[in-house]
Amino acid sequence: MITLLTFAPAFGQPAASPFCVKAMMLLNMAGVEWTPEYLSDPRKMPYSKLPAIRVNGEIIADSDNIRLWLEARGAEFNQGLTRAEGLFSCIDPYGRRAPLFPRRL
Ligand SMILES: N[C@@H](CCC(=O)N[C@@H](CS)C(=O)NCC(=O)O)C(=O)O
Repeated sequence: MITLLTFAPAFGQPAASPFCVKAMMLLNMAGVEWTPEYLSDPRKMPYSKLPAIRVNGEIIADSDNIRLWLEARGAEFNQGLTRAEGLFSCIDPYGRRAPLFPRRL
């Protein structure tokens, strides 16, 4: 089971942070089982930010790293895109496909 470390729902959204919502969208699109764990203080996280996932005790922090982790396990987020579109795609914080700006890793 994947645990998503995230800020709690707020403002009518599933998390106060758009990056946490993005991670939720990635997990849903990947079709994996996950459960949220709500944190209010991210200072113990690797980058002092949320989201992160915890899998078998390992922490993967940053929504882009979560995407890469899911892709390494078979998730395909570029379905329906041409190869060229896929090279320039990412999922924006609202779960939509968006032009790729330089990834922050
Ligand atoms: N590059 C990170 C950005 C994550 C980020 O900026 N998270 C903010 C909330 S939107 C955060 O945790 N800030 C620290 C804080 O609120 O104390 C990602 O894509 O996951």
